[in-house]
Amino acid sequence: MFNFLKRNKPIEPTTPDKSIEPTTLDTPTEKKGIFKRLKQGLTKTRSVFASGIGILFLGEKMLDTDILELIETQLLTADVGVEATQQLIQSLTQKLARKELADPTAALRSLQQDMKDILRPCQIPMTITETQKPFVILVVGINGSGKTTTIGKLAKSLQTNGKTVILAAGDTFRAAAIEQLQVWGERNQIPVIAQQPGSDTAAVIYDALDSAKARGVDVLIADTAGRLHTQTNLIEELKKVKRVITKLDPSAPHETLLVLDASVGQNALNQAQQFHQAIGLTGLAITKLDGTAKGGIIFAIAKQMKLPIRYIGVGEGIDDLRPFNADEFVEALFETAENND
Ligand SMILES: Nc1nc2c(ncn2[C@@H]2O[C@H](COP(=O)(O)OP(=O)(O)OP(=O)(O)O)[C@@H](O)[C@H]2O)c(=O)[nH]1
Ligand SMILES: [Mg+2]
Repeated sequence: MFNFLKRNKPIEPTTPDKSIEPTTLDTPTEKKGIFKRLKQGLTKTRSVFASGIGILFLGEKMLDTDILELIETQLLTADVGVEATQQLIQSLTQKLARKELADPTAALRSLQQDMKDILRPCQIPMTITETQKPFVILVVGINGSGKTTTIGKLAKSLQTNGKTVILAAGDTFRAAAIEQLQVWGERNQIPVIAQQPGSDTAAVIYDALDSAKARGVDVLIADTAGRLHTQTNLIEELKKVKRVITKLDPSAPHETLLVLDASVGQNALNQAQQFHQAIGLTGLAITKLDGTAKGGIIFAIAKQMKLPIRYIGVGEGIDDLRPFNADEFVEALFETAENND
């Protein structure tokens, strides 16, 4: 029917047994545990915020120009970006001039509030609706940003919450990538639709959508090969994927999720801007926040992109992909070591 979909023989998907794992963590103790984990994950960035910035507010004396400059430098060092930093410093300066802040502690609280205000508009969780079935998530990003790992964590968490999931091995570029997804799918009883290495990515994802529709599956997550935002031919391939799947579902994909590695700092912002311009994104997942002191990049991304930040990755474990929460994130950044429990 679509002659551009050059088909290779599909590899039989693994058939899951229907066992569903226990539901997610929700008790207060577990929530506390999750927050502790978030803090631990953010240790390196936290050292910049809690120690580098928080410490500047500890004195009795009200903030002066010298301290404001130090705060500014620390924010820039943490990759908060020029625009977000300016906004934060300006707000502090104005409140100080208007004598609205009684002491350094109030000033720190005000800064934290302003930081939350930058992030809050981006705290829009991904909502999987019953009317869009399957809900199609197309995952894109540069090589090694954490796409496949994020897909694994996300699929598992959806499955845990009672959703049925199918994965499409759309990274047909590397044989190992297909295998990586298949092995993971088998281990977690999640079917993976794959074809031979070198097959057309759009064809694989098209077949996966066809299969997901036939099986009445809730969510289809499509992996893709890593590509730079500057690789025009590969970006064209993603556009083709988007075009092709609309033949089966005009509203798909329902989410085009860019996975960004936070440890590349400002470059993550460039990637987000260019991917968004080229293919239109609906959400971001920011990974590897645990390995970097550049976690402040999330403020630059929030300020400039205004795109929903769906998830943050703070480690390699299955529970280390967290739905993004602005207040929790800022609170974790400023928690001091003594408050670790
Ligand atoms: N520390 C840490 N490592 C992560 C995180 N997310 C992914 N990784 C690691 O990053 C590496 C690359 O992850 P992949 O998921 O294979 O990345 P990818 O984007 O699929 O890479 P390509 O398929 O080559 O484009 C792996 O070693 C992951 O374990 C995270 O949040 N924290
Ligand atoms: Mg991959």
